[in-house]
Amino acid sequence: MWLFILASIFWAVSCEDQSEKTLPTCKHIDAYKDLKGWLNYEQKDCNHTTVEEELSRDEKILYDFGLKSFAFDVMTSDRMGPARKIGYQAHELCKKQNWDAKFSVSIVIVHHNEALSVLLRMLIGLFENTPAELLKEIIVYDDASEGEHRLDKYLEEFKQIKGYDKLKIFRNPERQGLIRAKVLASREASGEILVFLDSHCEVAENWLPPLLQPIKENPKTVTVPVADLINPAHFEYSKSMIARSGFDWSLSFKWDYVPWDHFDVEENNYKPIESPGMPGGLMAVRADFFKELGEYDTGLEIWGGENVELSLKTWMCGGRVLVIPCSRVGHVFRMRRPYNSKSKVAGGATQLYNSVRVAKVWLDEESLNKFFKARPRAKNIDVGDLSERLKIKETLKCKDMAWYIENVYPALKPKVRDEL
Ligand SMILES: *[C@@H]1O[C@H](CO)[C@@H](O)[C@H](O)[C@H]1NC(C)=O
Ligand SMILES: [Mn+2]
Repeated sequence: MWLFILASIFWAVSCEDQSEKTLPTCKHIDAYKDLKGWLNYEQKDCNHTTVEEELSRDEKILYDFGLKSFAFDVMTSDRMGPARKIGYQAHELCKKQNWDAKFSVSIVIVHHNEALSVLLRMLIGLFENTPAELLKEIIVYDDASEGEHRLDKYLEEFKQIKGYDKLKIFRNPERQGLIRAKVLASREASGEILVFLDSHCEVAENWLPPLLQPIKENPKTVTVPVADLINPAHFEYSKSMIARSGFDWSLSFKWDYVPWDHFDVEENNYKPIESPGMPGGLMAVRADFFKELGEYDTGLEIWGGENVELSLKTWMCGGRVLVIPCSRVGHVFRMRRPYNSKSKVAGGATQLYNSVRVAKVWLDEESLNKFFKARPRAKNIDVGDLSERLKIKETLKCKDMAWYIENVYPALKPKVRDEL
């Protein structure tokens, strides 16, 4: 009896203890200064979220440097340590599907001024969550990172320490911009499948096989995982709503959320969803199909428009773009794009410049007029020679924009009111 009472008191006290105790802030190891120490750091029973008031002077400098350079909190990322378990994030029914596609896969990651701890945790997560028999290599391609953002030395040391033979490190000393750098990086790859990922992602369990399955069924398929949210301030992982990708007549990207009731039908929770577009940061494609389509247009500058280009030509030239609910990849949605475009075209408006190139190749006259109406500045922009790009369309006997609108993206059709 006494024992019981004693035990109850103990239990009550320890319970109260749990609910009131706030976890201590995790130790901060600066990966740039002590790479080995950071890699051996096991975060346990501590809170990785930065409390700004508690930062020492040096830590505050690093914190501000992070916000300014990366548009996320690098202190929190450092504190999170090298290996966090994202776990299984897809619907339970995804576990029952047959994922038997076998390909050799090259993962291609282009980075420019990326935070070290973010990129290393991503790589460790990839090696842990990608079946070794599918993984040919991970290509990490530095698009001319500057000054203290150069990571080649750290990456080489990281590769040695971890024994990651499949990690291939490249650096281009001249800034190419994300789009050309992706093309150059993909040309270094030797796998049958290219998987492009932004340099600030963390993959969930079983992220890869569901991306490969539809490509096995139809080689002219581009697959896109669901981009889950990694918060730029506290780095918590949360699931995002499943969305198709599209664009408007200014050729600006937009999400088209899939209504909840779509998932009331059981099989829709694991079935791929056709999408008119793609976000561009995360996707998988056969290397030979990507080459056949003319890769990305290397005349595109720095950032923007390449996702629209690839979406249009994939659909028009006999392929399809699918969103894969069973594949989950966390992506840090940064507070802003942290770098300047440094491009001379169109006064630095590279997204506009790129859109004109894409529009003049892939849109028909009627659609082109709508584009120019949406972006009047576009009319006077000289985008140079397009003959190589136009040739792709001809050689592959691609369908036209009217077909695409009718069959793939009817939401672009004029509403009756527009016609009046
Ligand atoms: C971690 O700390 C942050 C900031 O003080 C707080 O908002 C959050 O609730 C804490 N989380 C846990 C699990 O203690
Ligand atoms: Mn990104």
